[in-house]
Amino acid sequence: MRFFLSLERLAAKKEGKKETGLGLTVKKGENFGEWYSEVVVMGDMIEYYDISGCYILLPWSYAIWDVTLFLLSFLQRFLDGEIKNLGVENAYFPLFVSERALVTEKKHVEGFAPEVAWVTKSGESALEVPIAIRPTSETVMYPIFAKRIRGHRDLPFKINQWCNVVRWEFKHPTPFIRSREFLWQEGHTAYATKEEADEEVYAVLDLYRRVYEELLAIPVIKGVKSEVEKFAGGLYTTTVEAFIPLTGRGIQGATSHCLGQNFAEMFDIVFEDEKRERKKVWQNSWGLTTRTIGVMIMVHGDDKVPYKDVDTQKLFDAAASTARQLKAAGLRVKEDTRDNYSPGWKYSNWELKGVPLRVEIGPRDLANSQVRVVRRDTGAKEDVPMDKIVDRISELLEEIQLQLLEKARKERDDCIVKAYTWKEFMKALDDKKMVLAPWCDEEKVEEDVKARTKGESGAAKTLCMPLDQPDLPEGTKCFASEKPAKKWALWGRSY
Ligand code: 87F
Repeated sequence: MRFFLSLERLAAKKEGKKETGLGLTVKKGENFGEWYSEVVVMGDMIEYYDISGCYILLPWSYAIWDVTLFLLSFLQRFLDGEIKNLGVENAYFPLFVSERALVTEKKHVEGFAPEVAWVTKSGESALEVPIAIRPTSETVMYPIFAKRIRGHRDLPFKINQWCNVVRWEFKHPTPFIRSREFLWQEGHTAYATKEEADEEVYAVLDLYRRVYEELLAIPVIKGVKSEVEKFAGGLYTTTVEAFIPLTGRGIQGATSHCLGQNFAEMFDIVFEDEKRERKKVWQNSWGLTTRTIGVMIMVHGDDKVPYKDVDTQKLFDAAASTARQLKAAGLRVKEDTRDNYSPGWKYSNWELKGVPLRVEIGPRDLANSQVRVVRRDTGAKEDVPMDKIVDRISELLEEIQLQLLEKARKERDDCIVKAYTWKEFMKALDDKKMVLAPWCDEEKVEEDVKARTKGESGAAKTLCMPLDQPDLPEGTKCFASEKPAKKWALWGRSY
C-alpha cells in the first residue's frame, strides 16, 4: 500500500477541483492509498513539504489535535485535563540530547539508533560534539528524576510533556500515520512500589481508550504486547489497538509501558524508604500521538462529495446570529459567507472536509423561524425551530458520535476471526482479518509465525493479548506450535 501522489498531480487535482467543482477522483474501496492521499490534501488537512516524511498540519487537521468537534471535549484539552486528574504535572524538557545522555541508555537505544537525527554543524563550523534531536525523552528526563528524587516523600513523581519528537524513519512515510516529526504527549512517572505503577499503566490505557472511543468514535482493543513486540527497555507494554477494515491491518493507537526498574538502574534513580533503605524506583512511560488523526480519517473517511446546484441565498445576518448562539454554547462553528460559490458547491466543500452537521438558512427557513440541519453521516435533514437550535444540535452531535462508534465497532468486530489451526489462521489473514488464536506465548513461535507469513504485504505479528480473554478450555493447543495454549492472542498485519 503506497500513500503517495506526486506534488504536481495533487496540485493539478486541487486546481481542477476548484474550477470544476469535482472532488475525490478515487474511491476508498478501490485504491485506499490514493484515496487517503487525496482526502488529506483536498480536505485541507495536509500540505506536503520539501523534506521527505515531514508534513504541514493545516488548521483543519491541527484543530482535531487541539479541539475536537464535540462540545468542550477537545482532544488535547480532554487528555490534558484527565492526565492532570491523575496527579501528573506538565513540564517542558529540551529538544536536544547530548550523546553522553543517549548512550546511558545504550542497550535500549541500540535497536533504534539508525532513527536518531543529529545536529553536527552550526553555520559552517562543525560542532565539537554532535547533538541528537529527541526521538523520545527518557534520556533527557531521567537524569533530572535521579537528581530530584531523594526520599520516599518525593514519590510518586509524575511528569508529562506535550512536544514534538523526531524519528528518521526509513519505512514509507504516510501523513499522520508515520512521519519523521510528530506531536505527542509523553508521560513519565516514578513510584515506590510496583503495585502503584501497575495501577497507573492501566488507568492511562483506559484514558487512551476513551480518547479513541469517546472523542474519535474509533473502537479499540486494550491489551498487552508480547515479549517480541513490547518496548525492549521496559517490563511490559500495554496498547490500544485499532483496525482499518479496508486494508485489513491493525494499528497501534497509543501505548502505556511499565518500565520496571530498568531505567532506575541505568540512571541511578533511587530513594530512601521509611526504613532508610535505598531502593530503586518503579517507572512508567506512556504516549499518544497525532497518529490519532490519521486513524480517524482511515476509519471514518468516505467518498462523499455530492454536488448540488441551489440558488445562492444571502441570509448572512440570520447565519451570524445562529453561529453566535452555537459558539456561546461551546460548539465549533464555521460560517461560510463566500458569495462567489453556490450553496451546492459549499455543501460539497464542507462534506469533503468531514463537517458532521450543516446548518442551512434560506428565505423559507427565515419566514418560518427555523433552520435546516443536515447530518453528514446519514444525510438526514430536519427543520429545527430557531429557539431550539443549541439543544437540538448538541443532541445530534452526541448521537452522531455514538452512531459512528457503533458502526466502526461492528465493522471491526466483523473482521475478528477465531482460528484454532494454522490453516484457519492463514485463511483469515488472507481474508484481511485480525485473528484471535490460542497461543503458547513463546517468543520462538512468534518469530516463526512472522517468518512463515512474510509476504508482499508484510508479516503477521501479535497485536496484543487482549485484557478481555475468552474462555480457554484445558487442553486447547497453540494454533502455530500445537503446544498447550496459555492465552488468546490477537494477530494481524499492521502499520
Ligand atoms: C527511536 C529512536 C530512539 C521508540 C525510538 O512509547 C529511541 C526510541 O526509545 C525509543 N523509538 N522508542 C521507545 C519509546 C518508549 C516510550 N517513550 C515515552 C513510549 C511512550 C512515551
